[in-house]
Amino acid sequence: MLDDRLIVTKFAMHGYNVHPSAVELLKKSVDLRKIDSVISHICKTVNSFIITPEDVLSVLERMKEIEKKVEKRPEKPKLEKERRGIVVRDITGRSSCEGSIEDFICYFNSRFEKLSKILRKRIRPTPISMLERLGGEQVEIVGMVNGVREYKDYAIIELEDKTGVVNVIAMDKLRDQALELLGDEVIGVIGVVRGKSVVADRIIFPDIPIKESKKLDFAVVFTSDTHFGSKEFLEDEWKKFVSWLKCEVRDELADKVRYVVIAGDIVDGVGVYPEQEKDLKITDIYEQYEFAAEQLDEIPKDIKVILSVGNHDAIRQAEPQPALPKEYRELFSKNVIHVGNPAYVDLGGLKVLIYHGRSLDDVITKIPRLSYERPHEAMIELLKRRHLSPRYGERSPIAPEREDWLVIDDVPDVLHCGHVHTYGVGVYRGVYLINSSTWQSQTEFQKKVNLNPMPGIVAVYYNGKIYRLNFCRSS
Ligand code: D5M
Ligand code: FE
Ligand code: ZN
Repeated sequence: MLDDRLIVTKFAMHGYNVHPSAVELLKKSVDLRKIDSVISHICKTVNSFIITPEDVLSVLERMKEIEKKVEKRPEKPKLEKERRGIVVRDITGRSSCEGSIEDFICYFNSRFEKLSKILRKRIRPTPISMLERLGGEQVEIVGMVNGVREYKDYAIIELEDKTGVVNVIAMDKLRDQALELLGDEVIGVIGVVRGKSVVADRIIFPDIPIKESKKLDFAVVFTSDTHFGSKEFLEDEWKKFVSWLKCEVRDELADKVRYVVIAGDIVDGVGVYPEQEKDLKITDIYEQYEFAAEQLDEIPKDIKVILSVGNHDAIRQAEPQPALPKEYRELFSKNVIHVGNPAYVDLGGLKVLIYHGRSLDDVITKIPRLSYERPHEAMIELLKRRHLSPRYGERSPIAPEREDWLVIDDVPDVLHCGHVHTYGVGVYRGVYLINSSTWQSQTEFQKKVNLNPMPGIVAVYYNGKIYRLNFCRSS
């Protein structure tokens, strides 16, 4: 339930007083999640400085009319039309998840099936329940990692398939590999059966085949984490970037740009972390998207902007995330194409897998040789495991959809992430790995957790090469 003081304060922040009966009316008729949006609409439409119940009623009626109109329009066909020209594969409009036990079982079955199918191209697994009868023999197994226990000279991987569970003993170099397992990934093991365990000779990841690099005669710009609405949003640097896209600076590369891909955290959001209000320039989520839409509207209309979502956006937090809801999508120009997280898009022949990158926190924290300064190296771990969020339920929540949308079943030409606010580019087996920085300088919160962003850097893919442009450098 909303409290009076909160409502009065919210109006005061817009510079308005509010009549007590208007407060009562708001409390009765507005959902807490919508209050900021309603208040900002009221403040935009009134002429006096005291908000009356009549003002509230007229805005509520207007909003109801809009909602009705929007509801009448069929959702999926319109979205499909907007996305025409770019083949998109994502969860938008296809979520089936209710969070029941059956959903969890289906989800893990799907993960196991998809990943073991990739592994079965290279190894012929024996079901775990049959291992005990094969003492002394070399076997191949495929299973999901339940956990890893560390000992002085070896590690034990607990591996599970649909028939049972087995302890795999990993020694020497294999011990190091075992200790880098995140848990819940599906791997193959070749080893010898010793009693109830298997002593490993090799650990095999699903991994990716080698890809040939594509040479295309247009350029794609990769960026992320704009955080529109944050006090730390780097407006001047962003404007420099847009001016470059408009070819206002002499640069042949800018002329070649046909797509700009943004990998989520479009706005800073509200209530994402404790005391975020202090870091916000725009405190209303709807207004944050209005501002985002205004900024993106400056990009020339012959460039298509592919807009994904992240953990700061106004959509469910659990991955896979659908594209933004209609009420926000409608704010953006027609050249903006809304996709979920993750999303496969085909940009004139260049297959790009966009993933915001929340699981990178888990990967970097777990594997000591990785760091936030070199995020592309952490992205290799995702490709090796053929999964965008290998560990279930760490810092990156996953919705148990019937199908595991986070499996990398199609190998892309480019894997594009953001989230960690640093810049890093690499190539792994022919696939370009791009982590494309942010447009937000260090916040107080990030200072406290010792996060040092590298803002204002974009990656441009052109003719099989990646160019790095830094718009934060004073020139
Ligand atoms: O995330 C930006 C970066 O900040 C990302 O690497 C995670 C990190 N981050 C976010 N929240 C926390 C907490 N609570 N502790 C440590 N590190 C954190 P963004 O999604 O833009 O907030
Ligand atoms: Fe971010
Ligand atoms: Zn993020």
